[in-house]
Amino acid sequence: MFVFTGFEPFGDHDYNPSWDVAQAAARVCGSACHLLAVDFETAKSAWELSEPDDVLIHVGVAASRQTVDFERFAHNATGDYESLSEGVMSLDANGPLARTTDLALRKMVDEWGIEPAARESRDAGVYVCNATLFHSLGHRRAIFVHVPMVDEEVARTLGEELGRVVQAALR
Ligand code: PCA
Repeated sequence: MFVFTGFEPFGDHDYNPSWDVAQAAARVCGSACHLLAVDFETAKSAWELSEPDDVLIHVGVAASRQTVDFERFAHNATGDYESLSEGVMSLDANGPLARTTDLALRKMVDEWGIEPAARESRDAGVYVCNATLFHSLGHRRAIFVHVPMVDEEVARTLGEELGRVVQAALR
């Protein structure tokens, strides 16, 4: 089964479309959906919301992007936006440099049929979204999808497309 997650609003954003996207996708798939707080502790344990056989599908917003980005890698790196200039630290000192999603990302990107377009991304950033994927991949099959800062109506449309694409590619 699929387990979807979306995030609460954070920082300067009083709306986070990822939660509407995740809920709409979960509805299409008949799957569970959970709302995550945007902090590094939550990122560590989000995988516990799923069973060993589940595929976790995390959704987050990337306000600077215009495309729907299926993330290939999670880096073992972190830092908050303010301290980035002072360098980044690792999420897990004993962990690998990065973890990769071995699920059919390319299939999902090819299957995606609406605007904004989808692409495969190789940079999930160094914030909570990247950390969530990094930790989840240590325990579960997981993917992370970054969506642009769209409104509620578009978020629901993206979510329905995500649900359809996930079912088509991971069935
Ligand atoms: N986006 C942030 C964290 C939560 C979210 O929706 C990120 O890209 O790390």
